[in-house]
Amino acid sequence: MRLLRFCEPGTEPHLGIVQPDRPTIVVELETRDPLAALRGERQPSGRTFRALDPETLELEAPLELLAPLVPPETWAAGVTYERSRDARVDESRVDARDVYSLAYEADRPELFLKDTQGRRTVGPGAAVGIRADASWTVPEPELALVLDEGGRLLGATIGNDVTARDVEGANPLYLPQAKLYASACSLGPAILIPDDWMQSFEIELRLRAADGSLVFEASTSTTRMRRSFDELTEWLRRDNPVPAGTVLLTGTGVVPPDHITLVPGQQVEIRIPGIGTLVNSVGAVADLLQGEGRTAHVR
Ligand code: DO4
Ligand code: MG
Repeated sequence: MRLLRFCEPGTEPHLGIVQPDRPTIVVELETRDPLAALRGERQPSGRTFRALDPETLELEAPLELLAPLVPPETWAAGVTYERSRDARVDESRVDARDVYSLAYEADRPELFLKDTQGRRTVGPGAAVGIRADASWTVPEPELALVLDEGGRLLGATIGNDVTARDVEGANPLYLPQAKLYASACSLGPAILIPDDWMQSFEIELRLRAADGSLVFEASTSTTRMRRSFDELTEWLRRDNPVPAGTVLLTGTGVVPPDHITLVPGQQVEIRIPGIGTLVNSVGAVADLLQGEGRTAHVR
């Protein structure tokens, strides 16, 4: 079962669920609290809607799909895949290459705060951003876990941990600037409430040019992660209580080749079968902040 959030422009968000056997029928819920719905409060309101596509869950106008929740905190794990470790070592322009290999091998994972209150996070259909002082920006397609206050897994969604690789490559201490800026994170299109947390997740990335042609595609699987979900959530919560609804991005196993950088007008598609496809356009942060009301926030 998948949980999604939507609105008619200018109205308060509503919630809906989609069942696997009717993937285009959105059953609206009475509750408007994603945490309540994830915990089992899923009384139908009596209204249903049709999704135009079972993967993107795009809804008929004027309904607008939103990020499936506004996480009080969004954390991210890094170098959880060998591919990510190799890419960070290569991108380093200073003599600090070992930090990535050490973090990959160590018991303690790399964990960093990516956002709070969804201030830098956008939902499906909105643009993810390129910062003006970066020359090498990439999408990072990641499985995103939704946690309760006890660290229990409530659901899984798709996250894009957009990263300015040249900023981080210049010095690992610049990581917060490479990772946290307006529209540097995207979540959606829905939260899967899995029957079985032992399952693995396939993660596919497609980057398209403005004319729709394919620029890059690749895929990975959570079976290639060096760490388990429990291990990551246990480390996150060590002497660090996190509020219910916190999201943890679990790291990227897909890194585009070095000549690829995001440019305005491109489209990023991240598909995780069972969850759906998260589609975002790409824009310069300066333009996104000037657009009518399109500041970086969970729409
Ligand atoms: O150390 C850099 C962050 C790595 C990251 O975000 C990832 O592996 O997904
Ligand atoms: Mg990442």
